[in-house]
Amino acid sequence: MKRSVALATGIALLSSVASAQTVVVTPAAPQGWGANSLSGVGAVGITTTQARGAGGGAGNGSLELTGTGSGDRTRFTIGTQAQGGFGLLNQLSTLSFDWYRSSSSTASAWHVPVFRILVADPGNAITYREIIWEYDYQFNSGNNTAPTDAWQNDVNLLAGNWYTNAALNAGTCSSLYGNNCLSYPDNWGFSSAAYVLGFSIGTGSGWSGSFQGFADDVAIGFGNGPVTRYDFETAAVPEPASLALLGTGMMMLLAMARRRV
Ligand SMILES: [Ca+2]
Repeated sequence: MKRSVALATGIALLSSVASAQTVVVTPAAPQGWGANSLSGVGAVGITTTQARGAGGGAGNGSLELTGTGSGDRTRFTIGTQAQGGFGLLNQLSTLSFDWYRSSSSTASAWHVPVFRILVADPGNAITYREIIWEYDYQFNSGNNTAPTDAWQNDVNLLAGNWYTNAALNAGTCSSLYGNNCLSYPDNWGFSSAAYVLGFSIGTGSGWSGSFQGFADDVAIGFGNGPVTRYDFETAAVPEPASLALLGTGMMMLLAMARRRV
């Protein structure tokens, strides 16, 4: 192999490792995620209790969310207002996660991990708003039960109804929540300038009883760009395929270096 080809191939192999679209989030390397415990009656963290990997494969962790009383507002969040945001809200094209409710929970049967999109809308002079996905909001009844003790995989959050923490315009869908009901893909009533500040996973507000739930494998994509999957793990373990690519790329570059001496 010619030197230039070997060099290019080695660099390409290395960069293919670096551009892997699954981001492993660990307590030691949280990749921008962090806990926000707003009420003090809940807890959130990466544990091995319901360990799994991205796509439901082998892994060593997931995000565990627990609460013991009403008013739980414990969250795990990526992105802040100061960081400037992820992208335009109307470009959000992929949003899914995996969730799990433990049957040990005594909170109402429809309570499962809650997903929020944190939004700013310069076109409406709105500096901060939350678009909130709760399992119950996907239906038009307050008595839905949710599955327990089983992972719900790749749940598409861009289908069904959402709730906003303050009414924008006339509601665009029908739910228990009147004008606070929003639906995709009409940009949820925001202007075309609205952008995503961040995302959070948490427990809802106003719950009573105990709750134990889990979340993992958050997939986020804008437009036709790459989808990033966040895998919550207690520790990073390089995949064998990545290790092999990394080793091959490094060996090719080392071989080039030796030839130049
Ligand atoms: Ca995981």
